[in-house]
Amino acid sequence: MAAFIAGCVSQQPVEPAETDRAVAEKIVVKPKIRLSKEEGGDILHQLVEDMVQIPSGKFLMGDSLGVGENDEQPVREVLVGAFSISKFEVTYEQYDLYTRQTKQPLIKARWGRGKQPVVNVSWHDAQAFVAWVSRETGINFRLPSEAEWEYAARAGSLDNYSFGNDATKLCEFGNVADRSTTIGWRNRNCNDGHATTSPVGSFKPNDYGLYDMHGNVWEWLSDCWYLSYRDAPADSRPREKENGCSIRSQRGGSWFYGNDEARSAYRGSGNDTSKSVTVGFRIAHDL
Ligand SMILES: [Ca+2]
Ligand SMILES: [Ca+2]
Repeated sequence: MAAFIAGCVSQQPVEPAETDRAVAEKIVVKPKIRLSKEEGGDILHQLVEDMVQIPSGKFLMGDSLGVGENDEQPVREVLVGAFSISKFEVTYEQYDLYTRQTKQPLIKARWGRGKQPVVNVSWHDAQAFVAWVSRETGINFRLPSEAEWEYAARAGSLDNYSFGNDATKLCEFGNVADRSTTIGWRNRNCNDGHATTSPVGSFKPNDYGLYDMHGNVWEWLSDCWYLSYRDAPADSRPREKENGCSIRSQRGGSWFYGNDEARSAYRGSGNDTSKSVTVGFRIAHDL
């Protein structure tokens, strides 16, 4: 697949893998965590441990197959710099630590806390969380950009999903509206066993080792929402607007949406103050 051109995070030479996914030397990122284990420091250590390093490279962003929406066009080549992204969506366990430490009330959880992905968080809430995690770890966390997210979700694939185009396999890789729900637009091809959110990491990861990039909860991204990729930059920086914006990008679909919204190229958006039981986020940092 010529669309993915291997790059590297370090100065070491890199052998392109057979899938053309880049293989990079792991960079050691050491956190400075001041919270004790009892205070929840172990949760922060695990959060840092669960960051996955994504090597730099080029990819075709958008719907190369011509099966998607107008906002997934025009397809263009994007150069992505190396970055780290969390293996899992942010969980209630992590978000509850933040709210306790910052003396805020716990947010609602309809389907349990712990390893369930946090929902009912606005884009501003997600930004406040990354700012807090950055202070508590000494690592400059942020939300992923839309280009970074799609590059990470594809993990070398130009297909609808990281594993191909067969929607009957989607239930192995992600939690969408499926046969286990009564939602009208459900994926009738298979049963993923979860009618609402599922604990993070319940399904198979993609080839980068990332979980729930297809489905479970939508993920807030840093970019302002644009209706198309016309005039979009050829690098992976988040797209902003001169006068700011109130609509931000979301990706990945969710337990409430079908297999189409779970495609790697599918784009969603939301008002930055809106909260939903279908929307959470994951975090990233530069390398
Ligand atoms: Ca489901
Ligand atoms: Ca997700």
